[in-house]
Amino acid sequence: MNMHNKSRIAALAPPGHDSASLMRDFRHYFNHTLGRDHYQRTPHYEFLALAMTLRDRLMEGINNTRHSYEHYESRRVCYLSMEYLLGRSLRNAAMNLDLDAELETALEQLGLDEEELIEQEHDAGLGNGGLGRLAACFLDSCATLGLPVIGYGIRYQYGMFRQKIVDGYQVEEPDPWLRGGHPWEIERSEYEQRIHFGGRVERYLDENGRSHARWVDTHDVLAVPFDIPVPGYRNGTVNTLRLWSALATDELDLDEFNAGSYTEAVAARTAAENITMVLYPNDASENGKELRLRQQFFLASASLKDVFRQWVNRHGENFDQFAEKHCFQLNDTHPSIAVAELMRLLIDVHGLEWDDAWKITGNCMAYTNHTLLPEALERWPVRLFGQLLPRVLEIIGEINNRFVAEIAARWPGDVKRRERMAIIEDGAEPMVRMAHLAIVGSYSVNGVAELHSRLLKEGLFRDFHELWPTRMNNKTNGVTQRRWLRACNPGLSKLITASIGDGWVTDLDELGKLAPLARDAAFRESWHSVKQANKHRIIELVRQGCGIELYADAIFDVQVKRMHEYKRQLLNVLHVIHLLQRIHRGDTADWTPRCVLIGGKAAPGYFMAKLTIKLINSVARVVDSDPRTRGLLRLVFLPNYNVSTMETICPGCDLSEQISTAGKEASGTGNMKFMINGALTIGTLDGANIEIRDAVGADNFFLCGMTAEEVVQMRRQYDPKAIVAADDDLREVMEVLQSGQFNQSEPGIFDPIIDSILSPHDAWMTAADFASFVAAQRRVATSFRDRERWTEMSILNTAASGRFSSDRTIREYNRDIWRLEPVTSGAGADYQP
Ligand code: 26W
Repeated sequence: MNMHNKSRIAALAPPGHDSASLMRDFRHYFNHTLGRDHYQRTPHYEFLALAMTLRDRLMEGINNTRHSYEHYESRRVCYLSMEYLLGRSLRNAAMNLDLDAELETALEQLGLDEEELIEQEHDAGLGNGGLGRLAACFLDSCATLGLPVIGYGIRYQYGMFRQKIVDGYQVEEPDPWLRGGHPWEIERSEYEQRIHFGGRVERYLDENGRSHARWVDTHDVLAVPFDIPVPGYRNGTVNTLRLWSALATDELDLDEFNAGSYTEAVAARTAAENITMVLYPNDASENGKELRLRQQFFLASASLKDVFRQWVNRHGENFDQFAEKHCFQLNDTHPSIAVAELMRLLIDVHGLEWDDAWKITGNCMAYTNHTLLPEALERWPVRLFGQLLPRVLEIIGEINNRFVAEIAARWPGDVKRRERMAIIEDGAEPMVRMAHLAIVGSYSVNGVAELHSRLLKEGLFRDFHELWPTRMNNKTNGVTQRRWLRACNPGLSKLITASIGDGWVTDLDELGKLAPLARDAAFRESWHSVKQANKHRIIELVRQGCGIELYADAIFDVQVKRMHEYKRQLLNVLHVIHLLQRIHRGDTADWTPRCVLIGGKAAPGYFMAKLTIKLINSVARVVDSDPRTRGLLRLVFLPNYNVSTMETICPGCDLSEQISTAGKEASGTGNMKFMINGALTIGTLDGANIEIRDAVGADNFFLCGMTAEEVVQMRRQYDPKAIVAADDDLREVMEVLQSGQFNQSEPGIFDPIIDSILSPHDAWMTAADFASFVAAQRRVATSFRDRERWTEMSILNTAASGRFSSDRTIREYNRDIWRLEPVTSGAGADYQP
């Protein structure tokens, strides 16, 4: 390290953690930095001043933590992800810094309402759904475990779109989340990197006569990092999330389109800066846009160059220890171009031989797969790749040649296998298969739930599993209980802590101690009243968001997640229509009042998902305007479902809907958030549902639907029309749908949905699971009427949820893949700067 130029700027005393210091800093930021005065109430600026006050405390930690990692020369993990769904940070920062009590005092004395300020913060929605939120939970767990993990991502100017509902249809609006200022980030221009695109490859001989490649005539874009602090829970560690923003270089392209035109050349800078303009709102279906490939390379190249900058600073051009000191965890294939870019940097820029570079690459890349859906597997046209990244494509070509030769040697004459496994898929339009690149270039490949990992080994990645039987492994997902219980459900947190202590906050298995209390009537009563209070928060949310009145005594039956056919929101609506039928025919003896809440965003180009939103809204309107349903049934579509709404929804949920077609949902993580908060699950044997059911016991879980094996079996001769004909309930439901009762002013709009249910090619097999789902819902309704038994089951669910902490998941990643030493930072650390 460059220590000789020690700056003469003295270190300040660390900022105080008492309420007086907090108040002083708050006033300073509000009045001096932000220039606001106390004559007008400006909650937005009050929020900013508070965030800046906390940021100072985070900066202290981020620097201490970085110094500790450098001092110990720690091995470290770079988590590469195109998505981080962080949500809000204020409450989390205050909690993890152990400032919540002092802050409460300070805000009270300042006459400020904490909840109101918290509401001012815009969600950081830099992700689509499960994969992005998982990345955010992982960062929290890594910091809490003191692991040297840095997150790398993209600083999109526009995050996930805002969803409006107009006439029952989804309408997308941009999400300019940075407007009004983003107080948690620090720009670090000193670490900017140059990223190459386009150009061509040139060969040259060095002084020893060795041939090398040079990528020339490139169009460069600058990558500027912005650091977001990631505090661990009260342990002094503050890790870094480094997000890259695109910036045009100062060289103007005067020769090409803009010859002689200075102003147009300046205006053309926007093309470069567009790279990080917007998050692609697709989950689960790749649309092959060039800009997306640019984003992926931009992330991979900038992050690797950032790592090389630090490495060369310390070790010069010696890469012997590089793989020992680094692991790059690829969050799905989106950043997997890093495999080829790492090779390029080692060979072209740092002069290593192919074999040495390949050994390093294969020893530091690790890949996580998040989906089995074939339409979500990324493939890029070789042609596009060649235009955009000619040198990177050459390297992929060489990796492919060597890999195919290895297959040919191992299975001589097995041409089919060679074709199946190749990284470059032949055909009229040859394609780069990113998953194959990721597998071939990594020492670990993992799925995200036991079933999912097994299906990967037996199906999608079977050939690779045969070739490298130890490479594939499972890491069942988890969620952070700090955000998903402690912060979002203060009522339940207090009750739990009062009963078993607060060890669960960093060791979720401690919740097991609640199990005996499930038999304690007084405890059940307290548990029930917390749930009721949380349901009132949902009632308020729904009142404000959709103007519908829910019933606190009804069962809150919730399905919130991305809109997708495989997740089968449709099956849920069919059940609601069935309940409506029962009400109409007077079949309401022993009725359990039910409020069904559905929320989620559809990819803007996903017709069926958007039509399902329309159907939910149409059925909701019919239910709401029918006086016979009063007090018995409500259906609402919650607009703009995001991290912050989940923080209000999961504490008040009674029944968690996890009803994907078996074999399709890799894991699910919403299922875990609901379980931790004491909801019961109605679900298929899919993803992590299986492990949830194993943990809580079959008696405390409502199982429905076919198994993954049965789905495969039935697909061979699937006959939904016969199923409908044989099932009175389903037939009636289909008849009302066909009657146009829900779309009287828009005849025929739901025909595509009706057709899909009745099609023998319906991949999601909604009709096949209808009867089983309705039967399971009957058992739910009956159980809910026995309040004591239901509450007992609710407690047992929370008690059994310990395994679904992302702390457990990260410990497993660390044990099997990362092998990092935890580092203590800040107060109590051995090392003091
Ligand atoms: C290329 C377009 C695209 C974008 C995102 C394809 C696929 C994705 C993600 C893989 C979708 C996703 O979020 N998958 C979810 O990952 C969660 C975390 O592992 C799992 O819990 C969910 O089951 C899985 O659907």
